[in-house]
Amino acid sequence: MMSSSPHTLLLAAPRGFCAGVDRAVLIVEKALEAYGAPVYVRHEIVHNTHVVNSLADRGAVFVEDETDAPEGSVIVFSAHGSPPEAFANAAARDQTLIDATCPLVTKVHNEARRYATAGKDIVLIGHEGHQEVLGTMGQAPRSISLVETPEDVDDLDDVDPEKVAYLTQTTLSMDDTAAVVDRLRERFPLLQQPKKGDICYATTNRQDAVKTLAPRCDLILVVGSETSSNSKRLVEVANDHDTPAHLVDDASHIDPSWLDGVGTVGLTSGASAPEVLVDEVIAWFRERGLGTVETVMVVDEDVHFAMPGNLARKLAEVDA
Ligand code: 0CJ
Ligand code: F3S
Repeated sequence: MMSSSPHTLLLAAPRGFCAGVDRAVLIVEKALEAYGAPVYVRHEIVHNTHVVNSLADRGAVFVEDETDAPEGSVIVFSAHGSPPEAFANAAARDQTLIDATCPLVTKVHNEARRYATAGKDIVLIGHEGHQEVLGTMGQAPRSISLVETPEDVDDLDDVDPEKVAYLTQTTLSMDDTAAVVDRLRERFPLLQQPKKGDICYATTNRQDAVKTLAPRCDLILVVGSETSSNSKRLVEVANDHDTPAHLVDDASHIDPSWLDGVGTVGLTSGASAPEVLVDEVIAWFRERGLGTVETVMVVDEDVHFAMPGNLARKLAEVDA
């Protein structure tokens, strides 16, 4: 039996590229322009298959470690942040390093070093093995313990209740993190926290938009890659609000059987997913007889980050 087509598509706003991703992708594009190919990139510049493939087609070479890139090469460090050893290795290898770490991740790195210098024991809330967590833990490895769940808090040892502070990954679920922080406070009433939380504005806004959309939708689709933490969190937020949801890399990943009995579909995208992929999903639905497309705007974003100084100077030189 043919699956039916939804009559309405609700587009979450904001969705897609955040300021840190916009900047990171532009950094690789501009580095290719200024230095020529190959430009090496430490780790996926952002966790999106389409972004990585399209930059690779233009001459970017992705490596997991700076030591996998030749001495003297040009290397961009990914948006997720890198540990200090990676910067030291790049310098020792005489590499031209362009740092695409999101400034909001750098802020967390600075907090980690400040707390460690002040003698605090730091609890980092984050996902084990995630690139951002590796970079943040690297700032103060002897002072940081990682937790993911409230249960992990119960297992913490080596933490002095008199001088404990917490930090988080920038792309976590706001609600799950609040539950971990509650448990931390129960166990450590003197817990110190960063003035503003570490979950970034883009993560917060994309999750809020899904929460607004969920009650109006029979199904939510999130455009993003499996490796993208913030994109996966959007699927979970929809599920937590009783709306089935799927992560799709692009329109070709939509399974028509998901649409059986679905009248209204919500559509959003992770912070690393290009808008062109969202456009393709909308076109996919239109080809199947979709009626209305409505944007549901929860907040207007106006955040921009400047290019790193060394790349800006190189671009000015090339233009002169
Ligand atoms: O870690 C970041 C600074 C976020 C970068 C943008 O998203 P993405 O998908 O590359 O990374 P996450 O896996 O952290 O969401
Ligand atoms: Fe930065 Fe948040 Fe994007 S930390 S890279 S603005 S998801």
